[in-house]
Amino acid sequence: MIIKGFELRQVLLPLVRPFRTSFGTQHEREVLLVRAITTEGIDGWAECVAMSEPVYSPEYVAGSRDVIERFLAPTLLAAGDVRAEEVAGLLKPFLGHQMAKAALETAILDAQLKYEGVSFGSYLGATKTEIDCGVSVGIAPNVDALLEEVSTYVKAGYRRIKLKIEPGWDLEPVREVRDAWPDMPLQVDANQAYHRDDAVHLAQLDRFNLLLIEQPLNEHDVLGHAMLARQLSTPICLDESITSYEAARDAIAIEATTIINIKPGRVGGYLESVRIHDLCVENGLAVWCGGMLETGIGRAANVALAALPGFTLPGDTSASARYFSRDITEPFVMIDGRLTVPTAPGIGVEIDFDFLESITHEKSNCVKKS
Ligand code: OSB
Ligand code: MG
Repeated sequence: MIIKGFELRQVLLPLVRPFRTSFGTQHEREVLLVRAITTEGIDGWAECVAMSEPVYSPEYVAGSRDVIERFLAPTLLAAGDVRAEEVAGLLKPFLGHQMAKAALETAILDAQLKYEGVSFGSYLGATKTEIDCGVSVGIAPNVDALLEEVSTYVKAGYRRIKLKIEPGWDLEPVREVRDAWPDMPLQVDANQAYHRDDAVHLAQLDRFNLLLIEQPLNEHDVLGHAMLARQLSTPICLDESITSYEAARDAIAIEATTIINIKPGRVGGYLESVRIHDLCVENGLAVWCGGMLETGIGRAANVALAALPGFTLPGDTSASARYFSRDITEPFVMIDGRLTVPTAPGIGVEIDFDFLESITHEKSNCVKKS
């Protein structure tokens, strides 16, 4: 597949409600979209999951765009004939920037699979036609507002609730939600907000029968998670720390994590995600598909990934309506707590170009230097 160029777009979509975590409050989702333009006349699309600011990971929208324009796109364009399977190897000399790399690999994969008439799900090894959905609930202004928000999700049919926590917003909200829904699969996500010496405090969560606690400590404190795991009965699940297959392998080896949240952007793409999935299955760990408040473009590929057999826990793969009043693809609609895996070639969803154009605030092209 010859890549003629990449079109980069920054779009801005308002969120249906503010999303507050320990790293800040999002009112809207600024997204970098990548379009791979090929000589075969087929375009591939992908979403870079970096956020506007480097607060969840070191990557951020303007930085991802810069590294793509300056280093990554020129390297792929110079390579001529590129298959998605070769992208990671070609980009390996450039360190980090997994989200930017993932977006390029995914855009090329989308074009390639569209050309070959194969869906993402079939290509990745999906065994399910629909996936169970969970929902990630932000830090609320107070417990009443939280219960109100959770109840709308429970009524909508979500099969698992995840509560964002931080020091000062943990035991009480978790207790209240657990009391209101004693049988609901429930988990928490701290986004690195605690320290090693919070173990005794965090152990108080053990009584709430949680599926897991996600990333309580700093991204780089993998050993701290292993130490914490010995002091809690609630399983520890790493998110931010798992930036590659190697990071997953080592965290599993030292028992810092017994469940992994796989986010393709964070690990450099869907191919690396499948490798981590396979590693977890070999080691008997459950995985689930995380989310980054994706539009339909990123969501489509995530839903396909979540249909692999090792994804035995509901993911943060929620319906489009949980995020946006209008999506840039046909919306993902949840039926009976599940989303249907797209089966059309590539990511398998259509882009609403008029709407996309109306929300694009920056657009540029990377073309081959002759
Ligand atoms: O830590 O999982 C996280 C959103 C943005 C950045 C990080 C995280 C999240 C979520 C929401 O929890 C997941 C989603 O619904 O897309
Ligand atoms: Mg998380």
